[in-house]
Formats: sequence, C-alpha cells, structure tokens
Amino acid sequence: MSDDVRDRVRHGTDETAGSAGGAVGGPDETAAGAEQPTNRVRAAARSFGITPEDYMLPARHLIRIVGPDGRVCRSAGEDPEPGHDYPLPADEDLLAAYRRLVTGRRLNEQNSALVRQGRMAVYPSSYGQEACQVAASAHLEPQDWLFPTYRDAVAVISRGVPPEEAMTLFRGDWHSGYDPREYRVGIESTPLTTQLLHGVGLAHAARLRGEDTVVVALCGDGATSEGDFHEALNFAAVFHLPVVFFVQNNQYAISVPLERQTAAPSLAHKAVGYGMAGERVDGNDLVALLAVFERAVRLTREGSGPLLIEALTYRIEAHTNADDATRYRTDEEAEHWRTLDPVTRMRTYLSDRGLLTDDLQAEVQAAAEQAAAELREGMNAEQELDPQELFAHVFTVPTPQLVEQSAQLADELAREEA
Ligand SMILES: Cc1ncc(C[n+]2csc(CCOP(=O)(O)OP(=O)(O)O)c2C)c(N)n1
Repeated sequence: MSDDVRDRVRHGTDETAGSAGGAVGGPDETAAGAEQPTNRVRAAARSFGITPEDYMLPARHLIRIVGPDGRVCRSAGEDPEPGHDYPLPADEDLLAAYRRLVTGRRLNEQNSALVRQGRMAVYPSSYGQEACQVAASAHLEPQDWLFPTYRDAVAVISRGVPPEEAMTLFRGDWHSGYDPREYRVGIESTPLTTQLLHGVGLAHAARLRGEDTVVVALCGDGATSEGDFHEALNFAAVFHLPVVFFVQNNQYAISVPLERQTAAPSLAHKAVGYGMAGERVDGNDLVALLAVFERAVRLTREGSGPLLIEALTYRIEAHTNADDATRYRTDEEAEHWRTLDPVTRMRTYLSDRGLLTDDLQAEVQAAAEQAAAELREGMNAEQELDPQELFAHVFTVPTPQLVEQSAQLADELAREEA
C-alpha cells in the first residue's frame, strides 16, 4: 500500500477500503488502517448504494410491513427509502415465529395468574411486547448470545430456555434459574443496562478469540438514559463488535413517559452519535421485526459493526404487580394499544394468506396450553430451599460481614426449629 493510499485509508476517505464481507478483525487491525470502523460502515452503506449518514440514520418512517388490520402496508403506504427496504421473511420463518408468539402470550397470561395465586413473587410482564420478544432471538445461531432484562422472559424462552427455568428467578428461589452457558443466554438482569456491558464484553472476548459470535443485547427506553448504555454502545462501536442493541420502547420507565426521558427525535437516532446504524421498527409487527433483525444480525456477523434497533411498542400491563399504572396513564391509551395487538395482527395476516388454517391454529394453541400447564405444574411444586444458599455464591472467600450474617441466620433457623 502506498503512503498516499494509507493516509487516505487512515482518514476514512478511501472508498475502496474496508469490506462488509466476512472479515473478522484481529487486535492489530486498527494499526493496519484498512479495517477501521468507519470503513466498515462505509462498506455496508455502499452495499445499499447510500451514504454512510443515510445508512446510519433510521429511515424517516417507522419500518412496518403488516399494519394493525393484518394487511401488508409497507411503512404506512410510503415507498421504502433506499437502503431501508426489507423483504418479506420466508413463510416457514413466519409460521415458526407465530408459534413462539402464541406460546409467549399464553405464558405471559400464566405468569400473571401465578403471581395472583402467590406462586410467584413478582412478574414484569411483556404482554403486548411479545412480537419483540420472539424476534430478538429468531435469527441467532446456537453459538450466539442473548442478553436479556427482567422483562424478557418470553425472549429467553423463545431462545430455548425451558419456561420453568426462565421463571424461577421470579419465585426468588435460585440465582438465575438456568445455566447461562448452556443456552447462551445471560441472566435476566434487573440493574438497568448492566447486561449491555456484559454482552459487549462477551462479544469483545469472542472477537479476540476469533470466534463467530453475534450478541443481541436488550434494554428498555428508560434504560437508554443510563451511563452504562453510553459506555456499552461507544465501546461496541469503537471496537466494531458484532452486537445488535435492541431497545424495546414501551413508552414508560415505570411511571416516567418517554418525553421525560429523552429529547432525541427517536431512540434509534442515538446510534448515529456512536457511529453505528439505527433503525426504528413497529414493535407490534412481527413480520417487520423479523425482517429488520435478519438484516441486522447478518450485517453484524459479516463485520459491519454494531447496530441499534428501536421497536415502538407498549407495555399493556402495569410495570409489575407492585405497580398501579392507572396513576400515570389513562385507560384509553392502553385500550388504543390493545387494538394494535401483535398476536391478533399476525393471526389475521397469516390466515388471510391461507398459511394459517383452523387446524394449524388449534395445534399452535394446544402447544401453548401445554407449555402453560407444564409451567403451572413446575411452579406449584413445593421447593426444598436452603436459605443459606443466599451466601453461597457471592465471594470465593466470604467477607466477615457475610460470615456473621450467615451465622445469625443459622441461629435464627435453629431457634425456629426448636
Ligand atoms: C441501575 C438501576 N436504576 C434504577 C432501577 C430501578 N428501575 C427498575 S425498572 C426501572 C424502569 C426501567 O424502564 P425501561 O428501561 O423503560 O424498561 P421497562 O421496565 O419499561 O421494560 C427502573 C428505573 C434499576 N433496576 N436499576
């Protein structure tokens, strides 16, 4: 490479430099210049025939393929913008996702019932957000990772974690409930956005080892105000890591509405500030979500760096069973969003296309009932719990305070038994 070319590459002005195709960068690539993050974004933009800015900025219209009436509408009738056009997913992918959607809805209902019956301590329901939950892992390969939050149990189950294992955390009886390594799913994180940093760290480690690993890391709209959100996105972009950040904008952070959370035009616009592509999609349109995720996972796996997807959706139920949503939002608002329901929309779309027959619908519903019955049975079984486990996995060498607390607990339990 001549000095002149090297200089242009270093300054990101060489249109021939960089590649969106398959390059897995090593630690010395920045020194080499040709694989700088800016060039990777450039290459991705070029593959769509648009400028890097148009590639990074979300489309002017929400990406939508199927409207609330179950008919194909393509961004509310607008012509798709160049570089932001998404093809319809294959029929078998739509049907597979629909099965998970129906099961996800049924499990949301079941979990809320278990809370009311006192079998579960708390449940942050994703009722109304199931399309997002299903899409998040739909395009992940076995070696990839999902990093969820407390509201993402349905996403965790859609990735293959048995429902009972995904839910024991909310019964409060065991740390994560499942082995993260077995399913390649991080724990359902309650401290907001810590899971984004875990996901970025894992992607960085995988990249250094030369492994093909894509990470999908989830958070809510409120979580985008956290410092860890900034650190995760900036690190991922600078090190051009294969991470898809997925923000489910359900419009409330407990009682705080979106307009009190950010003054940005959209949460997807935050991506451009980090030098990554952002897209905004109808979070109740499973077809659009699958299409957007397919492209995002493919691009990041091919080496174009991280991406951010914002899904516009709504939390139909209260934040958790400990929250009273009527204190900060109107019934009319929630009722309006019920008319945009992702499950009904997908059912109408698939039925109208003749893909979903009555027999198939009955089979899908029966599978969902079966999953709910197994969850019920598992959660209703009395557990043999050892309260001392609380101290077991905190430190390799417990602190003096934990030793003291553990002894105090042992003493109390002994006196209770006596
Ligand atoms: C670091 C941190 N700060 C505050 C909280 C308390 N908290 C729990 S949920 C929540 C709202 C989060 O809203 P959002 O990110 O929009 O996600 P949603 O619950 O709507 O899915 C807050 C502030 C927390 N869990 N962690």
